[in-house]
Amino acid sequence: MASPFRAGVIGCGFFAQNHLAAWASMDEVVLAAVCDLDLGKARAAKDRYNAGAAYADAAEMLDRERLDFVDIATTMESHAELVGIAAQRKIPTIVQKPLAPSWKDCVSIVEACRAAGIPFMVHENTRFLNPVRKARDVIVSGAIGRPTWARVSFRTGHDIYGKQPYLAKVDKFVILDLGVHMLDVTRFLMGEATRLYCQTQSVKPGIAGEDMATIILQHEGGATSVVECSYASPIHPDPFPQLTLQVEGTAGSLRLSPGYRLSVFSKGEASETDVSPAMLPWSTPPWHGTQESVLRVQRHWAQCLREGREPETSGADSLKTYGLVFSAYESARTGEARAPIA
Ligand code: NAD
Ligand code: 89Y
Repeated sequence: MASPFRAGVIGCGFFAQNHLAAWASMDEVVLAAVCDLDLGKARAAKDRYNAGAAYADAAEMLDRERLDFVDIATTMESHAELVGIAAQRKIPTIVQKPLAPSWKDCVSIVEACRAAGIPFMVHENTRFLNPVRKARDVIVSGAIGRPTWARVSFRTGHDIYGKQPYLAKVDKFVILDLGVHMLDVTRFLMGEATRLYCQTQSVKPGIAGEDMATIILQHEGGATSVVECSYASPIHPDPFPQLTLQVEGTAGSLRLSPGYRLSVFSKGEASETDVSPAMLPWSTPPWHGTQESVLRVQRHWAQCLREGREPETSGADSLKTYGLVFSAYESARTGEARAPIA
């Protein structure tokens, strides 16, 4: 077996625990070092995941450690600076979503990595969810014919602000935080979009940004998708954190329902499969689906790095998703349909 990659993780907060647990479980990766501005969090992560060293300064970690890649698991405001520090040192980089708070920053991050010639990927885990992969397999198999219409939906009243208090304070919230996953999944299942229209709503009191968004997309080839994101939906039973899907095609349809049931109607026959995510040793329901997808996206990154392949959500690919994100905000602001920013 080839020697394992030496990884450094920047950011040891709430969600990084899933990255760290997944890296620590992988034979092909060694957690060489971890870093957080809060050295207490970095030290706790070092001890918990058996990492080699703990730092409070990212540049110092990258200068002192011999790393094969760095994983940036901080919130988006720090990404441009941290990716810049890695790119200057030509260290391959995977960075958590959302990539950056503006289109300009997204482009400059991707450009910095391209100019440095380093492999780069956005940690966009939702397309790696077991049910999403299974839905895509059905589409690719041709079982439902040519896709003509889709609904990609994530609606919940779950108190997301308890674990992620920063989400209540950002002026662009649900499209950039959750819509980014939904729009990426929509591209993954339905192909590229040529036009969109978006309406946002701010429903829950005390939340700075929009907490509901409804986006209609027109795709190359004429299909239509409806993307729905909401953290202000008091529904029962609440399937958080599960997305639901409906895709119709010229020869059938599929539906992913709460409870991880994937039903397929094809050539006059109906079938239903359980596409539940696996429970991992570190799974903490209701996050287990997300946690499994984190392991899958990290395996994908390591495999692409090993094989010198472009990852699915490379910089160039991710700009297509973020082009939709920022044009959705423009559409909501102006009340007009928009082409994706490119
Ligand atoms: P958090 O606030 O709990 O943790 C962020 C950590 O980064 C903090 O400990 C902070 O000290 C550290 N940090 C910030 N700047 C730094 C720097 N320059 N150098 C070193 N450390 C630095 O945030 P979180 O809840 O873990 O969220 C992180 C990201 O994960 C968010 O952008 C969020 O959108 C994303 N997230 C993704 C998913 C998913 O399914 N993909 C789910 C939840 C959260
Ligand atoms: O940050 C978000 C994500 O990526 O998945 C769900 C979430 O935690 C809140 O929208």
